[in-house]
Amino acid sequence: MVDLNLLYEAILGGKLEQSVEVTNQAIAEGVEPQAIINGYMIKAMEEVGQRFQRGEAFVPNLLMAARAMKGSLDILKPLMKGDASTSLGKVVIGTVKGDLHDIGKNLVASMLEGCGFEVINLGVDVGSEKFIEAVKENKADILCLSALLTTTMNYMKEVIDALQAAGMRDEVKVMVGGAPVTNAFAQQVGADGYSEDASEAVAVARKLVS
Ligand code: B1M
Repeated sequence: MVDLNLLYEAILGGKLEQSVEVTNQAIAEGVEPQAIINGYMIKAMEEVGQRFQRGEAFVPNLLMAARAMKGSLDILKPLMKGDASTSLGKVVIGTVKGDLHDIGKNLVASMLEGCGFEVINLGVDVGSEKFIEAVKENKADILCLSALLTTTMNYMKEVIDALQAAGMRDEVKVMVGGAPVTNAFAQQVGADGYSEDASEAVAVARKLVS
């Protein structure tokens, strides 16, 4: 039987091949993708982040861990896909300007897609103009903003203000999230929704379009 602690260790140690191998083994044995992600992969990223904070890991360690995490997520993503014919609405998602973190944002995008939303993923370091253009072009129902840095989360307000200035604030719901973002912060910047993680993001998105 697969030992998923090896996956935790592989991501923590930035070992892509081991990460992919254990993930494939887990899938073959019928382990649920969500259990693999929440139980081992996210925990490994949290640990590498804490080590970084304590000065026991450095940027290259973060990059290698992220690469191993991505390798496994790429395998799990197709298994999280739902029925594309039942679109619940259109979502534009991106990580805000100045911020290059995309693992959590991509997880949210995959979960939303898997649960029936049509997702337009703009990537990282996205400025307000690009967000607004994509919302307009795609007639999006929800705009999802992700930030992982305390410095970049403030840019969420700029995007919401820019939507307002463009006369589009009533046309699209805004959901915000990312490690430093809180419900109080979401309210403060005038967002319509906040979620702590990818599964809750789906529940919040459903509510926003109902
Ligand atoms: Co960076 N980094 N990083 N990093 N990094 C953090 C965020 C940090 C907390 C590490 C630490 O010090 N403990 C710290 C931020 C401190 C702060 O602002 N308070 C930090 C720092 C300081 C930095 C740099 C400044 C380091 C440097 O260069 N000196 C630099 C900044 C670069 C930039 O963005 N301009 C930097 C760079 C990087 C890498 C590029 C090396 C790499 C990112 C690779 C990539 O994403 N492609 C990286 C990584 C990997 C991390 C940690 C270790 C892991 C992030 C991650 O992927 N987590 C992180 C420490 C940590 O988070 N514990 C850290 C796993 C992921 C699944 O979780 O992204 O939180 P998360 O997403 C969750 C929820 O937050 C939520 O759902 C997701 C799934 O459940 N969520 C949403 C996310 N978006 C959402 C949107 C929603 C709803 C929910 O609705 C719209």
